[in-house]
Amino acid sequence: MIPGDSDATAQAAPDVRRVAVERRDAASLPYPVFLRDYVARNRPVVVENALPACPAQHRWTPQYFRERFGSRDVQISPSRKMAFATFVDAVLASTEAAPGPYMYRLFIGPHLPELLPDLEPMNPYAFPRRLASPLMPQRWRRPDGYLKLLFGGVGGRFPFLHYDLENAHAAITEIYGDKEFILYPPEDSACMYPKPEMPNQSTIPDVHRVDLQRYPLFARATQHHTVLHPGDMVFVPSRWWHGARALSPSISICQNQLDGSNWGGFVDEVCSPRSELPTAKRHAKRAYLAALGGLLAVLERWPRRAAGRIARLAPRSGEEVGNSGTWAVDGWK
Ligand SMILES: O=C(O)CCC(=O)C(=O)O
Repeated sequence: MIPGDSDATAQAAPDVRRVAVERRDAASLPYPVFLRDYVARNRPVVVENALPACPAQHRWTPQYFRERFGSRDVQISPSRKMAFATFVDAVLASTEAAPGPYMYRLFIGPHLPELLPDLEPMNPYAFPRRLASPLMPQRWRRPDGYLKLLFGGVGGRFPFLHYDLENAHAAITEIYGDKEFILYPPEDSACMYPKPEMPNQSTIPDVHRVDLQRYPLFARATQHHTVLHPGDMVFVPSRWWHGARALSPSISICQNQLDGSNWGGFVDEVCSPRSELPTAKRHAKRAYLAALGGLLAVLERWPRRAAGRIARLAPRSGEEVGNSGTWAVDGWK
């Protein structure tokens, strides 16, 4: 058993190098300290009791989704849609031996906006920061942080080990049930056998049963492990590989975050030669985003007294802008 990780499911296979993700209680983790000790240092953490009292805590069960949205066709994965009732039945029938589907592609703002009031007030640690700035170009302006629903039954799992695109941080907040969550640090990237065409995705088919003959470097990686319970949020820093597996019917939400800590990597990625833009346009875009990053950094440090408008241009916390989860999200799917 790992120190600090009390779940029976935390037994690692003998050949897995494993450490427990640090846990902090929201009551003793002020938001500025979270930003300083974890976000700025690109270190994962589980914040316990991160979710403030909101209707989702009491309402969100598999039955709630079945009754409220049963006949609605919903996106489960990029290539798979089904009626919500059929999906919920498959989640409830899911077992370790025969895992059911795992929903990881349903963006709440554009597709199930009726759910947004259930999430108010939002988890303050998941605030998307620069993604909520009105100065962000339209393409990346996501005041809700690409708020997404994650839903699966026993044994259901996110289908591949990956890190998030555009150098984003992520915050995954468990609302119902329990889920095992694993991370690997960026320095273990070679041990993840990235896909050549999609270097943020691992080619390892099942990270819970790795064939070490075929993927020998994987044995050198250090797994950071935790089990999420209702109210827990795991902060996944940029470029950290991660995956999840439901231990019971599990419902959570995911949001991305961008700020000064991961801006440089964001600019590098969206302006990389892989982006297919002509060279001159790529350089112009890089210069624009670098200047925007500098401007946002100044505005974020601006004294907050009597600076309501400036605070909204470069919001540092949800308090400065209201509930970002309920803001309109135009023109994206
Ligand atoms: O299922 C999970 O909790 C992982 C979600 C995730 O990593 C993602 O949506 O990018």
